[in-house]
Parts: sequence; C-alpha cells; structure tokens
Amino acid sequence: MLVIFHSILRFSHEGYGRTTSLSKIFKGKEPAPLVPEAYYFPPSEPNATLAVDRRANATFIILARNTDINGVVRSVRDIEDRFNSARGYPYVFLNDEPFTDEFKERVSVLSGSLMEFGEIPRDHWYQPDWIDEDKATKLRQKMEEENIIYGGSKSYRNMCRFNSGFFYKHPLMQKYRWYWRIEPEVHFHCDLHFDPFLFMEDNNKVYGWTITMYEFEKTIPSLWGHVRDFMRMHPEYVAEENAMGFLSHDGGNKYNLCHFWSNFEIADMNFWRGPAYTAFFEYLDSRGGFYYERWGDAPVHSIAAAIFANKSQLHFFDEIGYEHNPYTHCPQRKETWQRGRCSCDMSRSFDYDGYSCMRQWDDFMKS
Ligand SMILES: Nc1nc2c(ncn2[C@@H]2O[C@H](COP(=O)(O)OP(=O)(O)OP(=O)(O)O)[C@@H](O)[C@H]2O)c(=O)[nH]1
Ligand SMILES: *[C@@H]1O[C@H](CO)[C@@H](O)[C@H](O)[C@H]1NC(C)=O
Ligand SMILES: *[C@@H]1O[C@H](CO)[C@@H](O)[C@H](O)[C@H]1NC(C)=O
Ligand SMILES: *[C@@H]1O[C@H](CO)[C@@H](O)[C@H](O)[C@H]1NC(C)=O
Ligand SMILES: [Mg+2]
Repeated sequence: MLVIFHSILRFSHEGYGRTTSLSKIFKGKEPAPLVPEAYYFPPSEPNATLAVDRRANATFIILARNTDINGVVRSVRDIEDRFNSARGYPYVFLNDEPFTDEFKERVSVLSGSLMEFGEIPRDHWYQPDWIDEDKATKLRQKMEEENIIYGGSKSYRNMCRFNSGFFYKHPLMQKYRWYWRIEPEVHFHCDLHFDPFLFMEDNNKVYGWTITMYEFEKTIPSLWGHVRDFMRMHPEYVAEENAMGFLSHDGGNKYNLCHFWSNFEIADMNFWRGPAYTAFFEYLDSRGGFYYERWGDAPVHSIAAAIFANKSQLHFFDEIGYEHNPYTHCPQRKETWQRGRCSCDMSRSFDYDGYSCMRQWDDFMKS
C-alpha cells in the first residue's frame, strides 16, 4: 500500500521523488513549543492540572464508508488506548449511506463513550445541480490522463467538499464546539496525557495540526486567485496577525502550496461556523472548483485558518505521534517521546522531509 501510494505520488507530482531524498538535512531546528505541564493528567501534585474534572465541549468525528470498518476499528482502538479511555470524549460517525448494524456493533464495543451514527443529507454530499456535468466530466478525464491522484473520482470530490463546508453543519455535530477528526487506518503512536481540547480552549487556539506539506498544484490551479479576490472583497475578515507569511513568500501574490494535512485536525467549529469562513466557503463553492478542479479540504481549511485567524491561534502538536500512510509525525524531543511511550521512530518523522512545509512554518513563526 505504502509503495503503491509512494509511486502514485512519484508519478503525479514531479517534485515528490526529487525532494524526499533531501530529507534530514534540516535537522537541528529549534523544536516547537510544548503543551504546558498544567494540562497533563493525572496531576503530579494535588490541583496541579487544569484538566481534572473538566471536559471540553468536544467530539471525535469519523467520516467513513461501511467498507472502511476494519480501518475504523483500528483507529478507534488506537485513540482509545492512547488517550480517550481516560477522557471519555464522544464520537460522531458520518456516512453518505446508512451505517450497517455490523458497522455499529463492531465500533460500539470499543469504547464506553457515547457513539452516534449519522447519515449525511443529500445536498451536503452530492454535486450541486448548477455544476455543468459535461464540463466536469471532461475535466475529470483530463486529470485522470495526467495521473493526478483521485483526479477521475467524483466521490472523492464530494468528500472534499463535504469536509470543507458541511461536516460542522450536520445535526449530530451542532451540540459540539470542538472536534478531532480521525480517519480509518491511522495510528496514534504516543500516550497523550494531556487534553488538547482544553489546552486549545484556554489558549484561544483555533486550529491544531501535526503534519504540513505541499499540495499538488494541478488539483487547485485557480484556487489562489479566488482566495485573493475574496480577500479584496472582504478585507474586514482578514486577521491582523494572520499567517499569510506561511502560505506565501511574496506577501500573498503567489501561493507556496503549503497546507496542514487535514486527515488530522483538532479545531474549533465555531470558526468554520463564523461569518468569515461561511462567506469564504460559499464564495469558493460558487466558483465550482471542488468539481471542475479537485480542491481538497486541506488547502481550503488551511488557507482559511491562516488568513482569518491570528498566527498564535494555529497550533502544531509536537507531542502527538500520528501516522496516516505514508507519513508519520513523531515527537522531536527525546523526553517527549519517552514520556509518551511512543511507538514511532523519531528519525523517520516527516517534519524535515523535503516534501514537508515544517521549515516554512519554523521560519515564519520565528519572524
Ligand atoms: N462515507 C464516505 N466516506 C468517504 C468516501 N470517500 C472518502 N471517505 C472518507 O473520507 C476520508 C478521506 O478519504 P480517504 O480515502 O482516506 O482520502 P485520503 O486520505 O485523501 O487518501 P488515502 O491516502 O487514500 O487515505 C476518510 O475518512 C474516508 O473514510 C465516500 O465516498 N463515502
Ligand atoms: C484543590 O482545589 C479546590 C478548588 O479550588 C480546593 O477546594 C481544594 O482545597 C484544593 N485542594 C488542594 C489539596 O489544594
Ligand atoms: C457546545 O458548543 C455548541 C456550539 O457552540 C453549543 O451550541 C452548545 O450549547 C455547547 N454546549 C455546552 C454544554 O456548552
Ligand atoms: C488578532 O489579534 C488582534 C490584535 O493582536 C486582535 O485585535 C484581533 O481580534 C485578533 N483576531 C482574531 C481573529 O482573534
Ligand atoms: Mg485517508
């Protein structure tokens, strides 16, 4: 699987094969800030933790097909063992079809937490009627011929648009503010003895991530132009201390393709539900690029978080060892890795791989 994916990337992204061989040459950077001791549990002394007896208004969210069951079981088992059996956060599972009884039964047995299973409303999932299907078909065929990953897939586009602008509108999600997105077949490599939701809430964070990388330019040829148009139309939404410097090296003229890998996200849904992102998503959606191109939810979320939030509201979680084939983030400090009893190999962390955007992040945060 990894080999196949790696070779798909190799063929679909000319820079990929060339840049990965440059990995490890950027060692020795200052590691990112850690979550303060006060958020760890159990407390090292009475009242030492801010997390005891407090829970955030938060849920896990897992979008999956019935056929993803085995991967979903593995992901839930991992997060329960490494974090949630001690915290008890609920889960919301969403699907564009009804979940089978077998799916629900096999998942429910894994945790004592509340688990809810929802179906996605049709108009949150399928291609809208105003998309010109003949044009979309031709463009999909063209992307497929160019070997662009998922370039020919309609369902992948539904998924990207849903994750961009709809998951936080689902009725089962309304009662929550914070979410942690989990995909089938991911791995959590370290014990997490702190509560990332409470840390984010107390510190005014909006978006938490573990891996950042370049997007395939051919999936988003017109996206940046629309982002710039939107910013010109709505300067009132652009945060004063935004992170444009992470997305662009020339003040916003050209997009450097850096984005957060959104298969992992811990974020504040009130940010997506707010006026800036609502207007932004509606504007982008009206341009048709989720279907005529193949815009991913990763660049859409990342660009929005970097523009409409202040840079201090974006948080890199070095402590969270995380793997989604073919990449892994492993904590970069020995003490963190030992404390988390991590099962990942520190020397294989993606952070300073040539295809990673961590260097841009470090440089930007230092500036
Ligand atoms: N219900 C449903 N879920 C989907 C569909 N397509 C993708 N998903 C889910 O959407 C998420 C992202 O899809 P993936 O196929 O993992 O896409 P990806 O992470 O870009 O690519 P991979 O490298 O193949 O993992 C996963 O949680 C999938 O289970 C679909 O058609 N229906
Ligand atoms: C811990 O904090 C609570 C609430 O502030 C207080 O009532 C209690 O006495 C404290 N316990 C200790 C051991 O300091
Ligand atoms: C949790 O957050 C949602 C969305 O902001 C809100 O509607 C709900 O009332 C909150 N619940 C609690 C218990 O604070
Ligand atoms: C960003 O920071 C500025 C001041 O530093 C503040 O006025 C503004 O409200 C912040 N924006 C957001 C989105 O929190
Ligand atoms: Mg995936």
